[in-house]
Amino acid sequence: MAFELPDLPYAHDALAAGGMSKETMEYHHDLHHKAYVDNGNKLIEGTEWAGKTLEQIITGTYNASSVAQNGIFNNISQLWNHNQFWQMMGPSGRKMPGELESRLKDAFGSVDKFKADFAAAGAGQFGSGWCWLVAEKNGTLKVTKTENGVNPLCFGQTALLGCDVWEHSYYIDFRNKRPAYLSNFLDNLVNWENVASRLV
Ligand code: MN3
Repeated sequence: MAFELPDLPYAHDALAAGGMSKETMEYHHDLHHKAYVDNGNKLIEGTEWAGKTLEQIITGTYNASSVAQNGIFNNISQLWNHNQFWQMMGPSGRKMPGELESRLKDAFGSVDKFKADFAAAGAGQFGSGWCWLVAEKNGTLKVTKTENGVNPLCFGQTALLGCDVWEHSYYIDFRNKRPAYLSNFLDNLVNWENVASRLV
């Protein structure tokens, strides 16, 4: 069974008031995300990875030594990353559930400190990649950054929140201002209920 491009969990213009335009969604979901789906399907066809889950393919091809396996990893991990990314956002005005708020305070001292660390990780990722709030297996919360399509699954972590810092994610709305995109993401776009539902 080939992988499919999931529909957005909201309309293409649902995040516009929060600072992510319909045009960005049309490029990012309909073209970029679709390309990862199409290329990923093409690359796994006839290989040992056909019929495996996204998670199995990602952990099985991370840091592989062959160019072919690296191509599979890049596309399949980006497919998974974007599946998560759309769910992690929602129309403005989402309140942070109390359980998540207290976990963030325990781990970072305050919600503002968490946001500052997360934004600094995204701004400090040189070139394309992602910044993340992850939970380690023992439940410890951490902020990380990864290059290109690498994601928390590669390190046995649970992805609670991820922000795409590839230029295609922000150039239409924020041009070269990645820090402004990140602070807007945290203040106006994150679906904190979705983040809380991922807590382990
Ligand atoms: Mn992207």
